[in-house]
Amino acid sequence: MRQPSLTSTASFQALENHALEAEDWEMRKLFAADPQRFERFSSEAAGLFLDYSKNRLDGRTLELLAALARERGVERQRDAMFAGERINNTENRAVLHTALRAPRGSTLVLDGQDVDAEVHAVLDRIRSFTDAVRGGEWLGHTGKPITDIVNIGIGGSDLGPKMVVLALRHYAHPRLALHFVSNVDGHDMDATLSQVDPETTLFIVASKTFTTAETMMNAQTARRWFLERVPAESADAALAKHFVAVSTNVEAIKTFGIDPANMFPFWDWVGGRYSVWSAIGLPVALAVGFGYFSDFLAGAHEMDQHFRNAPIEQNMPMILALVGFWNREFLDAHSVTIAPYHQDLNRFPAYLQQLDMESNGKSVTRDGDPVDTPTCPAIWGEPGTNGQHAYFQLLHQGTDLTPIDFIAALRPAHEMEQHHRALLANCFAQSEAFMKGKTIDEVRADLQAQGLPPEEVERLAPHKTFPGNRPSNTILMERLTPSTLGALIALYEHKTFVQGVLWNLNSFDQWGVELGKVLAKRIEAELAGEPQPDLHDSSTNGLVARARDAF
Ligand code: G6Q
Repeated sequence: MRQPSLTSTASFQALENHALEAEDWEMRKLFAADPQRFERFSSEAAGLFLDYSKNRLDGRTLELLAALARERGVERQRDAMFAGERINNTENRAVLHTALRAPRGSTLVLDGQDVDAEVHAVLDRIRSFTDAVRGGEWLGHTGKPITDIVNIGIGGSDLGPKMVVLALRHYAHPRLALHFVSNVDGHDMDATLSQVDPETTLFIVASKTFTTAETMMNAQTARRWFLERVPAESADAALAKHFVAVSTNVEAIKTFGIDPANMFPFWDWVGGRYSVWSAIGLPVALAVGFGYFSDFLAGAHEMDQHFRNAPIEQNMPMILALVGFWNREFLDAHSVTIAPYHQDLNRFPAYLQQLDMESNGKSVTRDGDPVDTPTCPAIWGEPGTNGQHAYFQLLHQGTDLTPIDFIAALRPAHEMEQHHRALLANCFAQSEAFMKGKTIDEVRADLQAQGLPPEEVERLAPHKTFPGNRPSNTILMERLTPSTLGALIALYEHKTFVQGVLWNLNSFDQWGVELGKVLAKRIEAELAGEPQPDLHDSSTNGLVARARDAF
């Protein structure tokens, strides 16, 4: 059924009216007026705590947002996703990353395929393979245990495992070093190959399609590098000990020369950016072991259960989505900053960039109509406290309003208590500063108290004033563990899904990445062979001509 445009719905119009009233709201006053604000606007699920009280909203705002979610059919769409309906309507696919983390015994059947049995059969293989590598029973071709693992993949076949391996480094096997090569830029492969030994390195070629240009080129290069270093007569046996694949495309991996026995499959109903829970998570399972990998899946599953069962008003992913939607649509927030106050979540903003922007960075609806409101904001960020010494200036005093998600663990994985106290103090202080700001009168009073002459007070006061009233969420967990990390990622996956439903987007395709790929192939041929100036504009021709001199 065709969805009505967003702005034509009664609940969106009610929100527009409400937004006019809310225009002048100041969070300082909202907090002063309601001593229970923190309790009222916070939520807890799957080991995560969300404080969303530092947003410019009240109980009525949430009621109206929840009404919009109902009118847009969020609950119905959520249930359709979990049930395996083909909600990815431009690729005619089900969207079942949630089935990858469901415990054994669920009963989903998709086109005659017993999803649970297939998922757990692959998990069993992952368990025995990772146990063998970690336990030192899986040996390289000269009989030595594996010390280095190189994951070759890009986009969804890289960002998830790379982010998670880093985040869970405290759980990692001490003998195994994980490397990730994604970029077609040879500097990436070069930097990794220069660190590893062909006798003790395991390569994982991770590609859902096994056709992605960057990954295929990197995989071929790694294979050549490896074969140049083993005796020709034992090449096949050596390859079988050092190359495994993760893919849905068994024919292509055979053609590449990987034994299907060394292939870990997944399925077309797992989108690339939602695939870390599948065999694409193999580097994670190798690093932390199958037990912790299972905890990671279980944490995500706990969030899935909460998302499926909690009413909208108490549903953490729904709340996060609705608050973000409010900020985007009615406070004109063009971007959102992700600020993990945890160094091990260094790659989390990059991971969310793909999750959110590739899912909802769209301007036509599922029905092919142009959207009538802004959609996905830009997502960016760096760990705190580093960001504070760089771009937080703009967040505090710039002309754009940029909501922030602060993420922190209450307990560290180290024993440097002093560091952790400083870290959390900074995290909480920043959210307080964004909310409260500092009025010009407060600034004047400070400067006067410092004994500055009146003209100096007036000269400096505007520069030292903070407008405040800038929204933020804070997500806390007891510790960053496999389970809380799983829940955190699932939280954002579902947030992204809900926003996609509100905007009526297909969050599971990514046609926008195609055009550049096609043009790159053409230009690559011109760099190697004859230029074709008729195909391009003068800028592209000029750039191609300059680069041709380099080959
Ligand atoms: C993710 C995208 C994209 C994809 C990469 C790698 O949702 O589809 O980032 O993951 O292009 O694709 P392959 O795994 O097929 O190599």
